[in-house]
Amino acid sequence: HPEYAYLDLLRYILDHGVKKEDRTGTGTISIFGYQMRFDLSKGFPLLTTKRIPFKLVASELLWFIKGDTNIRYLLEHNNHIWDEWAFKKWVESEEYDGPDMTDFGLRAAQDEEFAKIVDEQMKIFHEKVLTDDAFAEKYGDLGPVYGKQWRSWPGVNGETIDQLKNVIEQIKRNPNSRRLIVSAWNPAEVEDMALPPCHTLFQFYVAEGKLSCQLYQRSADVFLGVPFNIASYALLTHLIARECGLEAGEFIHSFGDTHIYLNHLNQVKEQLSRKPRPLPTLKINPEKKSVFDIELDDLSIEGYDPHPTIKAPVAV
Ligand code: UFP
Repeated sequence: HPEYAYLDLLRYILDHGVKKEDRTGTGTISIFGYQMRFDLSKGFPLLTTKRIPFKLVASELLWFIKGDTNIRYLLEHNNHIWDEWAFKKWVESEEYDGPDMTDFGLRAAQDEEFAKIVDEQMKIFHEKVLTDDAFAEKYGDLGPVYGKQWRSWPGVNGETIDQLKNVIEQIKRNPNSRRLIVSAWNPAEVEDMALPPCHTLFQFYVAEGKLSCQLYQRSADVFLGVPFNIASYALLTHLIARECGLEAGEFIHSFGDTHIYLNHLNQVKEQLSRKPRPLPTLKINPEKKSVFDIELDDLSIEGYDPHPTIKAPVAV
């Protein structure tokens, strides 16, 4: 079953990971360098040993593809995966005058009362981003993150480079190219990003009528982040393959610092006790050919019958 590529990684880190402190203060067990492969013809790699919300994966990817960097679009689609990063900017700003939010992620994970206070402030934050344009522009924007680098990387002469459009054009015109690369890691702008890109760079490869994609992920929260990242790049590969008249080949996931947070260990053990179920299949509205025309309602997943969700705190 293709899902063992992921489950084996969890087990490998439990067996071989070393204790490592990290930026968030949570603590991890970590390994450096690892690779997983998913044959996309064997089903869509949405994990079945816990439920992964496909619509959140899809709306985040469409947000990247639009070149958007403001969480307003995500909030409009009930997607909250980037909330903490924007929220952090607001509560650390001069304008914020609510209860003290220092280390809110860590403290909320340990203290239920405080978690409620964070929730209240988060609701206020959502409302402001959704209804107040000036506020949204200032605090909803995450800086020059993925969407900006993929679609409008700032060039040296003031022009912008549309890496995603260019790479799709090259796949069509010059499929044997070994330069089919999109980079989100822009050293000149990393400082201004709410979170420096975790999925740093990806490359496409065309052979025997199939499009494969390899991602280099510099830092990976294997329990919470990676299941999303796998599904997101599998979806991107399918979308681009379709536009280019190719079949989807493999998704290859390469990693740098590959870690399990110490407050995810029980959840990982629970997940490893479960048996994978058949993978679902991806459905794309056949009327939409271009990656850039796809909307959320054009995407769905069929035959998905996962084990239940496993909750775990996000390290911010
Ligand atoms: N992380 C992921 N995947 C993502 C994402 C974040 O695994 O798509 F946005 C995790 C990796 C790490 C943390 O645990 O978020 C980022 O922290 P740092 O910048 O210190 O690596």
